[in-house]
Parts: sequence; structure tokens; C-alpha cells
Amino acid sequence: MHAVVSRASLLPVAALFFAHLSCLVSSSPFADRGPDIEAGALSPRPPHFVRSYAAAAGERLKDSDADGIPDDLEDELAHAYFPFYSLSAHDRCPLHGVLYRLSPHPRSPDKILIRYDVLYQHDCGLRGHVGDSELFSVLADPSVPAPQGILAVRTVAHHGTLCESVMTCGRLPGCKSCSWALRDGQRYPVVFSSANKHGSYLSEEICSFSFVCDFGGCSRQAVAAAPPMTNAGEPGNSMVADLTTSGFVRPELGWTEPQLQRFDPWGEGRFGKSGHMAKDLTDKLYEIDPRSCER
Ligand SMILES: [Ca+2]
Ligand SMILES: [Ca+2]
Repeated sequence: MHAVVSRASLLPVAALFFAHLSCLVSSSPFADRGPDIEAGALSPRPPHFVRSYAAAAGERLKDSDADGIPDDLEDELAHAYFPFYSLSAHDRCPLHGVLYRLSPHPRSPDKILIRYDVLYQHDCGLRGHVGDSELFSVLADPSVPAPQGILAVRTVAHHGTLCESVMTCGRLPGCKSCSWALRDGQRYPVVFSSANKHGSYLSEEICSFSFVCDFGGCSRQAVAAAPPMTNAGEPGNSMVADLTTSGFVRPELGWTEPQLQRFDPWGEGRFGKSGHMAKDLTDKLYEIDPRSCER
């Protein structure tokens, strides 16, 4: 598995800025494309957390998806602000990984918006199928260490179906309180995944009440899931065109369904029977308003 636990040990963001600096430039597999971000030569003017990071690095940083945030900082932030993800104890097909898109918030660029697309090899509930995709999003203030920097979380279970359920929780005005669980000794908001269907919920009770759509309900695990993560990049500036060669959908990790191999998340195809991934990664439903939890 990806080194999520160590990264998600949630060092203060200041520490993240200084961590792994030695490999920021040379290790990128995208060294031949994408603009660089250089300390003292930032254009257009990036948000303060990127300036701090670039200044600390003191060297050129690769920004493969041209959104103003260096690759390695995106990776650190995506891991740090990942909620406590709680799989159902009764899930019969739990193999999953996370494709994420992390960007400055379009209306508040000092905040970051992270879309986490949790991909499963199977939906094994009623009318099960190969390939499953369930998104949720996080709004975070990267100047505040995780988990306190998590401002809001939005889950959307069974998007676009009669079973759709949208929930938002957090610290913004009008937000309901999240469910919390300890990870590495700190309180994180919990995202629950329903048994076999993998619908995302912020409340164990509401998930379990939805027995027609999510038979088997949700459960609170003692230990958070630690899935491997891959950065999708941005529309028009993809960072992955093949989730097998450049991601986690690999046979050696248990992903054996042939129709899920070599998948391009920004392409026209569908991940098995799941929805259209590129559309989900740009869906404004996941764009949490920095002023409020209201939609
Ligand atoms: Ca970037
Ligand atoms: Ca990005």
C-alpha cells in the first residue's frame, strides 16, 4: 500500500513545507512537461501557502497540472487532509484506491478543494457490477495543519440516482458537526462507506437507515482505511492517462478485472459500470462554498 499512514501522521503544514524538499524536483515522472514554480519567480501570484513552500524549497518545483500548486505539495496535502475513511465491517468487496483532484478553490484561492474519487473493483450489493466510483470532497485551509485545517466535507452517495444523498459537515457557518474518529491521536471527520454498495455518508445512522439503497449500512471502524492515492491532475492537464501503468489499478495489488485495466480517467470510457469519471471530477456539486455549508 501507499505510504499513507506515515504521510497522514499529519505533521503541521509548516513541517510539510520543509519535508521531502530534496526530492521535489528530481523525482517527478513528468519532468519533461508542465511549468515550473520557482522561488522568487512566481507568476501569476500564487496563494501564500505555495509561496511559503516554494521559498522553503529555494529551487524550481514541478507543477505538472499547471494549477499553481507543486506536485509534491499536492500529494502531501491530499494525504494530510484525507478524512477518516471507514469501510463497512460487512463489506465483501473492499478493494479500493483513491484518485484525487486537488486545486485552489476557484473563488477563494488561499483555500484548497480536494475531490477524492474512491474507486472499487466491484460493487457487490444488489445489482452489483464491475467498477465502482464514489466521490466526496474536502475544503481545507492549507495554512492550518490537518485535521484542524479541514473546513468542510461533502459526501454524495449514489450520485444521479433515486438513492442520491448529499451531506455536508464542518466548521463553516451553517455547517452541521461532523462525526469524528481518532487517527494518529487526532480527531478527524469520518466518511462512512456503505456495505458492498460503497455509498459515501457523513452519518453512520443515516447510512444505516437507508436500508433500501444501502442494505447492510455503515460501520465505524477502529482504524481508518489507508488506500493508495493517485493525482488525476486538472482538466486539460492530466497527470495520469493510465491507472494501471501510473496508478493503483494493477494486478499485483489485486485488481484483476480486465475491463478496468489501462483506464484513462480523463477519457470518454467508463470505469466498468460506474459513472463518467471526468464529469465527476469537474462536477460543481463537489465545490463546497467557502462561506457556508449551504448549497
Ligand atoms: Ca499542480
Ligand atoms: Ca491539481
